[in-house]
Amino acid sequence: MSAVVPVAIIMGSQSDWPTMGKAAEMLDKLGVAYDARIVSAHRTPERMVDFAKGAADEGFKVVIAGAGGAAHLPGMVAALTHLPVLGVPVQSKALSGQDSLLSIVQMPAGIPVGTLAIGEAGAANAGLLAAAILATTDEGLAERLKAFRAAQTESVAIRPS
Ligand code: RP5
Repeated sequence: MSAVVPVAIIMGSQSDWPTMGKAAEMLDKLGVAYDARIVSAHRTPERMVDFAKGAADEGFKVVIAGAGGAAHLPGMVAALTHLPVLGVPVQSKALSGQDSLLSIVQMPAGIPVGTLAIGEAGAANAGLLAAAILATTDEGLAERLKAFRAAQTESVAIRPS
């Protein structure tokens, strides 16, 4: 039997990986398994449809989808699966990710995409949010998440040095 991989991290391009890797790093820290794949709404549309339609059967519980520019990927995937989809607007060259943000966040009612901040902060928070969703049914993960938060609090100095 293969190990359970609860999180899929998908992205529109290899060029998104430096950003989306921050989601992966966060999941690594929290001991959450993931599978990272390149799935482009524009360049590999059939791969996208196959992924989204099969994601629940593959055993994924949460999908993190990052894309930049005219960023259709998170919304299209959300339209094809009932799994929660967390959208990460990748910072684009032309418009600094404002295009990515608006095209991911402005979903019409009926198909939600939980949209995070532009860029690396959004990707890291997508990892944390995916972990928080999974932690609702995983006590061990909830404890690791609480420990991460406590360590983060502890690391903040009272005064600047
Ligand atoms: C989008 O186009 C990708 O998500 C990426 O952010 C952007 C640019 O892709 P590349 O031209 O770098 O492959 O589909």
